[in-house]
Amino acid sequence: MTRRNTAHSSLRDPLGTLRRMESWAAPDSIPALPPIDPQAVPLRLYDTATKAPREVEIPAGATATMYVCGITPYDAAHMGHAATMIAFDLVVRQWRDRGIPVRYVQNVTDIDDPLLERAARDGEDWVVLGMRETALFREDMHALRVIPPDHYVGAVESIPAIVSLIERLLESGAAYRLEDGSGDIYFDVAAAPRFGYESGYDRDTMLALFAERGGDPEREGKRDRLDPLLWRGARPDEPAWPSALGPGRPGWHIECAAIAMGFLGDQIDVQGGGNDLIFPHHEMSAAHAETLTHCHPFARTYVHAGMIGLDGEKMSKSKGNLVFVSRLRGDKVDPAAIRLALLAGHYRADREWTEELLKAGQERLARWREAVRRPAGPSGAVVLARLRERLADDLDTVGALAAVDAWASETLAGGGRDETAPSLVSDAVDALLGVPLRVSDSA
Ligand code: 5CA
Ligand code: ZN
Repeated sequence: MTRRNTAHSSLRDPLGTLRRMESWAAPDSIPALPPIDPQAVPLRLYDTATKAPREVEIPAGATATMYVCGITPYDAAHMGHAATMIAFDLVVRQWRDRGIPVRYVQNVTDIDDPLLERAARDGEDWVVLGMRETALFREDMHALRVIPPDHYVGAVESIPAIVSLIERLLESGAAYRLEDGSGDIYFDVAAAPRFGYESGYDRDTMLALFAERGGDPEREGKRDRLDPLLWRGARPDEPAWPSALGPGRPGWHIECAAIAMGFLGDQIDVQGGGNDLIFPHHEMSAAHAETLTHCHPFARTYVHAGMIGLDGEKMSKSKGNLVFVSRLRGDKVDPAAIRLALLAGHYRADREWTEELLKAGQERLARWREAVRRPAGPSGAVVLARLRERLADDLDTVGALAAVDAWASETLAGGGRDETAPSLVSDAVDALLGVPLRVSDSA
């Protein structure tokens, strides 16, 4: 199929002059590496929709486009958020290494039920809560050297864009109003001919996950129990915005469809997030977008990061079993060690956060830093080639870390005569893994 990745000019800045959410500060510098032969190491990422690794092909001169589902800011960022953001940061770094221009968009769900529930529980203003946690998230991302998205976009500022998509869905018959006077508008999943292709789940699994993850299968008056909310009519004691649809607030999936389409166009290269978003979130976002554009697939590659757990349970704000990035920073843990701890597992694997994992990350960081201070070591070019090859293979950080480990061990044992190796390895680890090694004695 032909490539469609140009945003409609009218949608390129769908938010017009509205106040814009700010992204975070970029890492101070990202070293340039010797040129790569992109044909020799094509980037492959596992695609959830086709259940296979897929070559992420960006034609010469085109811009790679990626949308990653960001936080709902009602609590601080935990190791799971960090792991997911770092995984997609590696994708950005893969494209940068190939000299491919990148247009990366991430959202902030700054209005949704969990935010209102937490604010009510704590007797706090939901706007202030969202602003504070978003600010903390930005600091965490900067500390972790995550390259910022080009557009960091809030749901609230996107309401006009969301409303206009819902109007179009209503006009086409793909959306409908409940007749109970609530003002609620739903999407008709039957209007999306390929509904289900992204997750590949059967109906029972869909119904179970829909109920678990913010859906309302039991709501009376819907055409299909799986139909998701597009617009929630105003309720007493809930924030609402005036709109052509009536006063209310946006549903979750249409938020991400509107922001992704608005900034990236009808079709994107990578749709990313944790694997808790495979269904319903990314299925519904794709269904909304494809119903509007008739362009399939909405994302050429659907990439999902594994869940980080603690004590055998998914780390989640609602369960309260959290290790916060900010707390570790407060304890003076080097963010580079956090990064290495998370990169020690494959991004797609559900895995546990443990004290030992962090300790191993700290030890590895110290070893690597010591090795790059040596005057020479085994060939740096070999390490760079191996890093590129491993990362291009669905971000195999386990293999990438092993390559640097082997180089560091040999270097520390006095092996190798390549005097350019310490700086080349240091640059490669910084540019490709986001781990700075040449620091004036770190904490
Ligand atoms: N705002 C929505 C996405 S539009 C949301 O899911 N927010 S979140 O705060 O719950 O999660 C933010 C990002 O971190 C999402 O990509 C989510 O899939 C991912 N995430 C959440 N919990 C974990 C976890 N335990 N491990 C790994 N990633 C996680
Ligand atoms: Zn999302």
